[in-house]
Amino acid sequence: MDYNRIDSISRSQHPNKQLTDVQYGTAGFRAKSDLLDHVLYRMGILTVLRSKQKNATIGLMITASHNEEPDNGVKLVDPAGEMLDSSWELIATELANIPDSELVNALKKIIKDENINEDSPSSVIIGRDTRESGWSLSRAAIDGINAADGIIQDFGIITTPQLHYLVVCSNTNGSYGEPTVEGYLLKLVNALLSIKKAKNNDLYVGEIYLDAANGVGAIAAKEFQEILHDNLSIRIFNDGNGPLNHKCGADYVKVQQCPPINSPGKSLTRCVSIDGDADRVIYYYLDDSDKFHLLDGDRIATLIASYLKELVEESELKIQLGLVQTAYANGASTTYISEFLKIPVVCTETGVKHLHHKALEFDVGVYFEANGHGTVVVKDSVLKMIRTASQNMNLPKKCRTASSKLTSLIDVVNQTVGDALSDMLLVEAILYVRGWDIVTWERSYTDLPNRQLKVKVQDRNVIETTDAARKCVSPSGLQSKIDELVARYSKGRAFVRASGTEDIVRVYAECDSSSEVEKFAAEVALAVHQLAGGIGPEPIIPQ
Ligand code: 16G
Ligand code: MG
Repeated sequence: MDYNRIDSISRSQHPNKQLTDVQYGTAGFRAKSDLLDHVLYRMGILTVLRSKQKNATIGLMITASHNEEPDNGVKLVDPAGEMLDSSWELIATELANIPDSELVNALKKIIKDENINEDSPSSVIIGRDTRESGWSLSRAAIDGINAADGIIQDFGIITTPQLHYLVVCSNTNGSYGEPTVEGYLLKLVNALLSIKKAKNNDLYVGEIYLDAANGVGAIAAKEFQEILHDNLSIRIFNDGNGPLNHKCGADYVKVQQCPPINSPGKSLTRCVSIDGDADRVIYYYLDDSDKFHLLDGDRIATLIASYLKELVEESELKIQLGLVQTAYANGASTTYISEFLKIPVVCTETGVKHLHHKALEFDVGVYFEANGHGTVVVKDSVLKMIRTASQNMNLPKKCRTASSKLTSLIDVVNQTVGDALSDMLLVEAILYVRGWDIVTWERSYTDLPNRQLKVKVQDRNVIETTDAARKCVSPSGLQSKIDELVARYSKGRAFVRASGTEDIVRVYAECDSSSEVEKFAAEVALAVHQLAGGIGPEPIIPQ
């Protein structure tokens, strides 16, 4: 590599003004966009090194997901579509923060420590969401990749899940799908159409209203609509004409528990909200008395898992199905999964990488965060077994048909990462085959009332947790105080954790009384404020 070139471009075009340190968090770097130029240049170089090390294509996505427009961020995607390995998160953080004068030595050290052969080829796929700052940040990343002599494929404005899909396709010689945006759209739509032969079926009506958070999902949804024709009518609102993620999008709707701006007023209409980079999805509707009903990630997970279970049983194949959630999963959903569906369910820490890895331990693993981030992953050997069974004429027709339905269903899934639009098509497929409307879907169980709050503290790292964030081990005394509060509420459950994306502590509380849950959450937040160094006159901020 030409270190002089790397150094001179760094100093002249992408200097580290050292305004503030940044950290590779749960989903990459996220900060005000004007702090990120040097970070993108350096991440461009780092993706080239990672690509050389892995001898595979690496992805670089520029997005700040559900944050508002002035923020931006970057995350790197490893060869199998997973989030960057955690050991490299530390390398990325260090590289992003060092002064310009140390950049070359830091790169040489990474090459040595990580046993990277500088002469290996490298290839990087980059994409960005619709944020205005995305264009210049992508230029900075491209400068970095070019300076390190990497090969770039720039897909411009795409969703985060599309980028993951493209990385996986490139690394699997097209066996997962064609490595183009069109290949992505056609793969999902063709699979959906093989399941869904008509627009309506019993209570199911093939029309949805989509809140696209004024983000990149609006573009992808329009592309889907063009090839879906009238098999599914997607009525898109918040389609890019308003401010990104402002009073709209999956995160807003989930946390505020209310419809987004511009939502259709019609009752019993099936509505969908996705986030700014289209990797989260939730459903909602208003009933006859205009009461808001949320069907979140837990609800989507249970719908998918219950239908998969039905097909697995009909196919008579030996397949181990499992479901992965986080502590944010509503207690009622966990009870429903373990006691009614009788599917093994495990809890992991928050963040896609944790859920994804755990789900890979099952033959077919469904993972979802309550916030709508999730997908289904299937072991290659299991997928092969299902495909073979679907064509095995020695098997009873019922088993063959079930295997063939499983194959189509799995093809609707973007297995590489949670994908709002793929998940939405999957939900639509299942509602269609079941002949359900949204009210029938919601009937499976009743959510426990819940509330999330955030608390500002001097140093959020004083909060340490264990047991997938369900128990707080530091500061001392906080967990026993939480236990004491929990004991006062019927079906009470609460936990606290330091956010990985904001400088705050998050509080979650649920119990079986909607009139008491606010008070319960406020008491837990107050305990955090008192025992974990709360700051500010107003200890508790609604999430
Ligand atoms: C990131 C995570 C998301 C998680 C959220 C938690 C990815 C791709 N995204 O958005 O899964 O739910 O962070 O945020 O991993 P928090 O740590 O601020 O609560
Ligand atoms: Mg997102």
